[in-house]
Amino acid sequence: MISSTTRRTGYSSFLSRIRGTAALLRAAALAGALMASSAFASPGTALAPFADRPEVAAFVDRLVSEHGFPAAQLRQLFGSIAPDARVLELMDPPPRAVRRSWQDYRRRFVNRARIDAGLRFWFENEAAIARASARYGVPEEIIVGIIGVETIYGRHTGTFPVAASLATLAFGFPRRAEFFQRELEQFLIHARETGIDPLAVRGSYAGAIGLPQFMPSSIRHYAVDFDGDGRIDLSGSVEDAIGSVANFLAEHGWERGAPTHVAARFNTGARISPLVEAGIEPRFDTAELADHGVRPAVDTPNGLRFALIDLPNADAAPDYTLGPRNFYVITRYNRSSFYAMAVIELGEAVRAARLRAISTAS
Ligand SMILES: [Ca+2]
Repeated sequence: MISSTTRRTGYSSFLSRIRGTAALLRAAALAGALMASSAFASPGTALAPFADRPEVAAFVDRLVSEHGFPAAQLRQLFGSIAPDARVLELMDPPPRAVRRSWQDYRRRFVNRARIDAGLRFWFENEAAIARASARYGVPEEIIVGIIGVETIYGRHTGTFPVAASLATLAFGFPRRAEFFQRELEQFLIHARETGIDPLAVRGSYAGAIGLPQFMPSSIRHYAVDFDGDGRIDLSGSVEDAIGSVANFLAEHGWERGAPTHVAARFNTGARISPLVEAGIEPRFDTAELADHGVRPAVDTPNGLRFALIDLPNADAAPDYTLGPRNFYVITRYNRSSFYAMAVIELGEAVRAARLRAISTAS
């Protein structure tokens, strides 16, 4: 790269070239130090055009050799999208002083507006919901709960161009670069398989797509064509979304007919901490719970194991629930006990509203 200002002649030109070279060397040394310290992204390079970046070129080469993409097509794609600073800001929000509260979280997701939207959604799609529940063994209200918590039944599926968001994170968010490079790769393969234009797909700032907000790798592994039109479309087909949510949970080990949660009862002096600290995988049978002074509030199937789930409420006392395998399976969708509990409670509330509506109508 030669700019017109470097094409001078004589001594002054020589000096300026020496100074320029020294400055370039210093900049290169600094860049080298930055690259060594944080893989590749300084704040500046995180937003540099994709087409100029060696890590993007390496990614393109890999997709060409491993998946047979035409190199020119990928270069054109990276030439037509730009890194998005908003995506990086949203991934790293400033820490909040507010302590986590399940009751606050619950109010955001289990409220009148969302229950009413869920009621409409269930009536409009009752055949598909019933068919998915029968085929995959997942209760109807859990399918309804998940799509409600994720997008309020398709109302908020995200407006970020997915290709640009995933590329921004794949090449500008070192902490999870590997994860997002894999998601970008899966996204491009999915677009090719289904014949969609990757530049036309919109989703969340993190690249989650459609009514159920699947990441691209989840689409390729767990999404199903549930309306039978021959392709998977989680944005345009409500039926595909419903079937895919149920299949995702089934593939992650959903136990047909088993409970999602059971209320816990505590004896005086119950030893709660060791149970909570054991984590959200269901490890304890009722005898082991009893040894700690904890028991299910209702009779449960023999052999069922539980985790004791704590749901903190800032300065107020926490809520607790016993989480069997199916509670854990919901956290594979989003690794948060708050999330799983909100899905369960929203689903239950919509189901109750539906039963009331049906009994009033008849
Ligand atoms: Ca379909």
